[in-house]
Amino acid sequence: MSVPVCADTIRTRFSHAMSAMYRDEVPLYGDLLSIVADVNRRVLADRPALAAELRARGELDRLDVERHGAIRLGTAAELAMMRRAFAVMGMWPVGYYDLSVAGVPVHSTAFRPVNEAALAANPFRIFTSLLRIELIEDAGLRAEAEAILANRRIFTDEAVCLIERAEAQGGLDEDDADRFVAELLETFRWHGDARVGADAYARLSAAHRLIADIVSFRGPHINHLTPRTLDIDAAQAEMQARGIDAKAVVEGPPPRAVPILLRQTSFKAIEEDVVFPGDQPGQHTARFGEIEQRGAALTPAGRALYDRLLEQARTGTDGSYAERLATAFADFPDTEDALRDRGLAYFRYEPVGGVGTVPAGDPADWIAAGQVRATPIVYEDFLPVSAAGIFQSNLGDDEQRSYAASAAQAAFEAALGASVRDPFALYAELEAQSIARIRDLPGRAAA
Ligand code: OOG
Ligand code: NI
Repeated sequence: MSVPVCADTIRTRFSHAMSAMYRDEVPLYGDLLSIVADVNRRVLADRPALAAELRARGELDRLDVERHGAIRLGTAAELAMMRRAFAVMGMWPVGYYDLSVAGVPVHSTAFRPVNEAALAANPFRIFTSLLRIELIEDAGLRAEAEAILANRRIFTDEAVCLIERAEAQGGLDEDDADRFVAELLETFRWHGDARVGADAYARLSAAHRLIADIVSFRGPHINHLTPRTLDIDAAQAEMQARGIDAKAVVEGPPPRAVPILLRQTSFKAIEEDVVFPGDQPGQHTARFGEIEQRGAALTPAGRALYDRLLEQARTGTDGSYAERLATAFADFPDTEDALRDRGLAYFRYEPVGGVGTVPAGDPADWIAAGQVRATPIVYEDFLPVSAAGIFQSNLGDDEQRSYAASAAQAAFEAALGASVRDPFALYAELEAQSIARIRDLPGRAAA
């Protein structure tokens, strides 16, 4: 092999290619990109302190390219090959999400970069779901879905060959990297010609619309691609002003001085023409647009508090949901100092004014002495309640199923052929590395 291309570079090429393809396929996604770019420009112009802060954290550069997408797979073999494909681009499975609790017959992980340099280069993530075929109650229909999926090939031969080559050689050279991106893109492309007859589609749809979406087509078409905004309330208002059919509520925490985790909203799925065998025309709705605002990654204690307050707002009955959310979250500290002192969020520690002598003691002492500053670490993952809300808003209001809650992480990992990484451990490691870098400063030995 001539010089291998860095995995971060392949990921960036792939995310650009996906974005261009999705813009062609779903033009409303292009409108979202322009709304988000306008809002971000305005926020940065109005809040120079925030702009400086983001620049210092190296977050400004990644903002314009930052996207996440989502796909839904049908079989264990598809998931295992997808893991190998993402590995070529430096994307690893992080976290386990059980969506059955929310009446959606899938479980999921997020493929994303994990180390600091890779995240800074391009944090592209794909939320990847696997159908839980055992949740199809009707045995006849379940067998039919299994048979349909059994002979589907979602990867081109060339893509599989390049994945194997990357594994064998430990990377791909320029030409192969470009061919890999082009070949893998085929897996994510929309195919309007269904593999099943209109009657089978109707039966699958009646079991769950998501099942029809996963089983009926040639591949796991990308179903949305999400840019990151610095002000989701402004972006949501702009979506409504432009007459885009946006979801009623923003998922996640309420607006705050220090953003935490993830806030998301979406526009409803579009109706697309499909063709069933025998040239029979039909319609399918699955693909949509979404925007998100990201904030601080929370520690297990912070996450437990978040989950409790969100539950309080969701189950309460007084006032509107937005009012209940605001009331409940009054109990969630909203300054960086309080979040750090109470151990609710993860922070990155950096010496102030370049490399110098840092006092002895622990990080709290360093900050008190004004020689180190701490900034929140960005949340790179997803939220199950929010994901469920996004899934549901795109299934239509009549689609409310219930499945016995049954997390099945071991079965998911067996299908994946690997275990998923623990998101909390990854954030804790980023924080610990930043502390270790300060402890290792040359001046410290004398301190
Ligand atoms: C995935 C929905 C989850 C998010 O941002 O929470 C998701 C799907 O609809 O396939 O993308
Ligand atoms: Ni999403």
